[in-house]
Amino acid sequence: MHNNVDKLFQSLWNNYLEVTPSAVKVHELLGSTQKDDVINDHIALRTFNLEKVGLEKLAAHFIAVGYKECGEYHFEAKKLYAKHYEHSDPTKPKVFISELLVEKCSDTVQAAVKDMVAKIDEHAITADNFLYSGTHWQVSHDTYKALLAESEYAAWMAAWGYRANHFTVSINYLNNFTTIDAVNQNLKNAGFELNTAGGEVKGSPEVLLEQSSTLADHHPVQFSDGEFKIPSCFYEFALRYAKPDGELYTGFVAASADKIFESTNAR
Ligand code: OOG
Ligand code: NI
Repeated sequence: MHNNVDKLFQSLWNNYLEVTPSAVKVHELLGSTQKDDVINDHIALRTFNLEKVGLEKLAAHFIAVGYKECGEYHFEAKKLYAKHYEHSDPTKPKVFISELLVEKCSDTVQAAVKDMVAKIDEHAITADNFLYSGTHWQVSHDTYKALLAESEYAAWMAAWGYRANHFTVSINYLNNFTTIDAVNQNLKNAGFELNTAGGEVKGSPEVLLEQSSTLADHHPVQFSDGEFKIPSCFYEFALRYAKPDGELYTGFVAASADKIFESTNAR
């Protein structure tokens, strides 16, 4: 495991850029006065709730660099559970980790997931690079499509594995934009497609968090029966509001998160 928080995020970022080239353009558009120093509100990772790789196994990598567990979230329809983690330095990204509740899935999905997880070397899970190690297995495009029919999340994991699923620009720290609508308009003017599930803006000042996101880039994946271009990773935008005590809200909003997950759906 890493012992330096910045090195961990730099590695996650480099790995994310490999399959999300549009992220460079997002920084150019929004962060022009900050050079490459866009402050990220949070990142998100995905996994399966099997003992070997459950979300706590991913979280251990962040706990090791000073993160603390802060909140939990349930997504019944999508069969997901999540927790979020914060660092004592508020400019370090928060971390949102979700896991698929495998036992709630069909026998087909359960079997495919168990096959994938069985291929992971135990030592790989605590190695420095686990959170940006991608897949430890190779599925066929048919298996990918079968997973997709039941759980877009399971299919995404089968194709992309362990990596940051998105980074999130903190609108609070931007110099050129103060509203999420202005950010969204700028992105659309530049040709980005936004995730419109539940509306372009998820949340409101009343729930202390507004969020939007691009639709994932499309990137080639080498399946066992050929190469196919499928949705990879996306960029999110978050504007936080102050609680009655004057401090910015630092949690997530389950109803909004439920729609953000859909940013990796095919267009
Ligand atoms: C995570 C979706 C939830 C948020 O900010 O609410 C989320 C995912 O797509 O893996 O990131
Ligand atoms: Ni997010």
